[in-house]
Amino acid sequence: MKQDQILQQLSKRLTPLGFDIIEPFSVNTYNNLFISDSNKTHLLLPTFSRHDSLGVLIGNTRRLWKPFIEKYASDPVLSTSPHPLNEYSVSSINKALTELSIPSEVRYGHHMTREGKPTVAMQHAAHVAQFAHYDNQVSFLSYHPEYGTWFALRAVVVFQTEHDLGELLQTNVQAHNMTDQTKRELQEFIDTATTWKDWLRMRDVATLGLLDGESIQQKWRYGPNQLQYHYTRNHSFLCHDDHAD
Ligand code: B12
Repeated sequence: MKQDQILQQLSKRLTPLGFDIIEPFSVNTYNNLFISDSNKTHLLLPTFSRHDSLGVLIGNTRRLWKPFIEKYASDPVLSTSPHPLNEYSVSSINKALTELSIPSEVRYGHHMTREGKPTVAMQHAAHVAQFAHYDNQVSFLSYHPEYGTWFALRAVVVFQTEHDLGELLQTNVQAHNMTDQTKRELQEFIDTATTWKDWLRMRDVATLGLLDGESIQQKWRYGPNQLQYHYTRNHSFLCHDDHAD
């Protein structure tokens, strides 16, 4: 199956479940970020003894919430899980991959090694995919031109197949223009944040500092229940948001 067909098939299965971010990237370009650092080997993606392979980044915006909550309410496995959203991501993505039946390996953003280290650097993958600029200097958040910081990165899949990215191998995703004032505010949050409300305020400040910040906030900021569940993991927020997409 060709890259376009793979992306189409994944999208057909995952977008209705709320995973509306499906982006291809070069596994070789990603691995090159970590290959010469012996402290980062846990982040390397499988190569299947190939020079390069097709990687696919899977994530979501606020559109995840409605289908997730519907499934949560009707599925006893999810509703008794300690981490229902992670469980939903794993079961949805694994099912889609089984149906595709192309040799692949998946890494989830929330899975850790036995030593408690992440098994994939999702923000670096998003940067290499030219999907979102990773600011690894000040805010440690990723920025998408349309969604701002309001998206989550769930998994990457490495397919045992060539990618078809042509010249798009270099990571030239546009850096956003952050004013010095926003940088100072964000740095202050990084230095002093203690509660989840501080982290949330920081994400608001980061998004509002973008060129179309106000309209991005209005359109893409998570609804109240989605927000509070993300930041507190408290199951009492696992219910519909009014007017959510
Ligand atoms: C570990 C982790 C954290 C740690 C970071 C501390 C640390 N130094 O490891 C903690 C628990 C503090 C954290 C907090 C949050 N995280 Co977090 N986190 C991750 C995770 C699992 C791995 C990050 C990583 O290690 N990358 C690999 C390394 C090699 O990348 P790196 O850039 O070189 O790592 C550097 C930074 O971590 C930096 N760093 C150093 N000190 C600090 C201190 C702080 C406070 C932060 C944030 C970073 C930071 O130093 C590292 C080494 O150079 C990713 C998911 C994933 N698998 O990628 C999510 C992820 C990065 N987190 C995410 C989010 C949303 C958050 C929060 C906003 C709250 C939340 N969980 O919802 C907060 C606040 C972060 C912020 N910038 O405002 C999102 C980012 C989405 C986006 N649009 O950018 C991700 C991708 C998860 C997801 N499901 O989407 N996180």
